Amino acid sequence: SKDWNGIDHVLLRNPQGASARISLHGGQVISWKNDQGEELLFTSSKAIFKPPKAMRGGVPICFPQFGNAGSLEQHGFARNKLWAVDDDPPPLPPNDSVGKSLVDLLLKPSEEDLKFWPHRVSLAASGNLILISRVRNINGKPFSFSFAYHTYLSVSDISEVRIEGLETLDYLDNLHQRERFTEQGDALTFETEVDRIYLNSPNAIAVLDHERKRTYVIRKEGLPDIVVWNPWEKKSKSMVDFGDEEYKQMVCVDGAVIEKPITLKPGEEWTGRLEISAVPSSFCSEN
Ligand code: TA6
Repeated sequence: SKDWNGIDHVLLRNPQGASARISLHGGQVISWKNDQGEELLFTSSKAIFKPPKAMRGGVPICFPQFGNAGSLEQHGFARNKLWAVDDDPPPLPPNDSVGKSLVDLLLKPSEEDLKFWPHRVSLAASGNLILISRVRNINGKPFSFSFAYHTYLSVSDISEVRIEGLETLDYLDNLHQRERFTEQGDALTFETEVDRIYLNSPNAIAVLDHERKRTYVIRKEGLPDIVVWNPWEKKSKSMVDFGDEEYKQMVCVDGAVIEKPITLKPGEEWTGRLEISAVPSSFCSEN
């Protein structure tokens, strides 16, 4: 329907009252609410809903490139293209924990290539948000790409946020020409701009919002890297579609494959899967 900022989108709702809203522009999840109606994803109050720019927030899909490391526009073209709902989607991995509400978005093949990339957005009975993307190379030559679910999580106060599961990992620091460092901390906390790609990360990461007593658990498959980004004050002021103080209410924790791009031979395929849960917690746990 079109009743949301004038953009075409699909609203998913599960029997418990949780919901997810997906914009056909970019196939971007633009809202994910728990069964109490609380919004779990960050959207900037200055977001621009004007194609081809991606709306600032939700879960833009970075494909087939991440960042500006390549010949395409920043983060690739998938998030800037019009997608279509596919009533007869190609087979995707079975989604065990999904309730009835399920929509499959098919990236409309663009003129320069005939590959197609079915992308599934699901809202499980548990309220978990599940994203599954499949890329199959139906061309006659090898195809390499990077990929990230650029996930803007809503938090109450970034200085009260901890991320567990990244301890001791190597990371590439986007603030230092992607130079490689090793994480020393026992948990990642935030006092300044952070823009890192953590490598070979475990398949479960916990983001703790201490004030709200909420933990986001991110589980992933086919996505070895985790991008962590908070622009902090100075960078926020340089973005027209981002409020000066909004960095306090968000953190990007993206399941991604960046350091070692995927290369598919003709006929080969790759599947990436991300499942996010938002659990009340007075303790931290990633299992
Ligand atoms: O999260 C990593 C990053 O590449 C940051 O460097 C920042 O540019 C962010 O993505 C947002 O990119 P965008 O093109 O959506 O403004």
